[in-house]
Amino acid sequence: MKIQEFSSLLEKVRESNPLVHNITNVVVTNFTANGLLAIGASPVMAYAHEEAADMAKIAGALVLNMGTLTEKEVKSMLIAGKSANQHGVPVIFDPVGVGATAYRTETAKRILEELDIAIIRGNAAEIANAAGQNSSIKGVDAVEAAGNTSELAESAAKELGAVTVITGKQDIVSDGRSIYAINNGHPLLTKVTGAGCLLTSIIGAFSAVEKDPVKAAVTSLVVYGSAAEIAAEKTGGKGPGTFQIEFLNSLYNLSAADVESYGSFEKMIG
Ligand code: ATP
Ligand code: TZP
Ligand code: MG
Ligand code: MG
Repeated sequence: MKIQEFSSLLEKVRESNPLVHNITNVVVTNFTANGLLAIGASPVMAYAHEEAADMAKIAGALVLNMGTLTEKEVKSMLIAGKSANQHGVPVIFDPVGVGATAYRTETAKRILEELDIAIIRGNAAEIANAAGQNSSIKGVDAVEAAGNTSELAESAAKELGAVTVITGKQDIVSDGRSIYAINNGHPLLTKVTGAGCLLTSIIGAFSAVEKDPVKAAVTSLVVYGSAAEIAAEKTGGKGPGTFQIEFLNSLYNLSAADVESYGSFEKMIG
């Protein structure tokens, strides 16, 4: 994987404007739609049981996010997910807060068992809980940096049969064989609600234009983290409100030269 491939995939998203079908949470819906528009994708949120299958089959990717679960929404996710699986549309899963309550843990398990998930993305505690390893979590936020995240990503990918993305100060991607580490990002991302959720949807946008899920995920993390670093420079100490706006501007304006000069990743194994 070369950094130049990331900028050409970004160009591909902007040229092809892929439809990304999101079934997401009520906290982040608007931010997710604006972030997907800024990167060059076409967002749609469609939850009704009557249309979830039809929307998923025409999308470039389906993103399922458990942030504010209800039984009705879980049913929408399963209907949309089965349709996506039948039509070869990649399904990306954000198990928000899994491990915080029994309901979240049971629902994540159900989604992982009933659907073929291409990529799962969460903080270290969420990925550990999704993979059946207990890890403490405070609501939807990771409480502390977990131990060895590259080992966790590798074992979770094997256990879940999905490319696994663990985010935090350093991001890790593994398919159970290879492991990549991505060093882009900025701590201000943790002060904007939905920064993780939007990232999962942007992984959806890249998955719509790149069949290799590892490459789609690594590209998303480099692009997203580089945009955050540029936005933080423009924020100039003002704080999360200004950063949130600058971050959308950065996703929109990010150039190939920016990706090539800010992008920082390494292949650890594989
Ligand atoms: P959490 O629920 O723990 O807040 P999340 O779902 O919001 O997690 P994050 O792990 O915060 O997701 O990841 C979202 C983005 O923020 C990723 O691009 C990640 O690299 C970046 N990020 C998170 N923490 C840091 C940090 N301390 N320094 C730099 N970038 C970070
Ligand atoms: N509560 C339920 S979902 C949600 C909150 C605060 C948003 C979580 O967003 P992220 O991207 O995990 O920070
Ligand atoms: Mg967060
Ligand atoms: Mg999250």
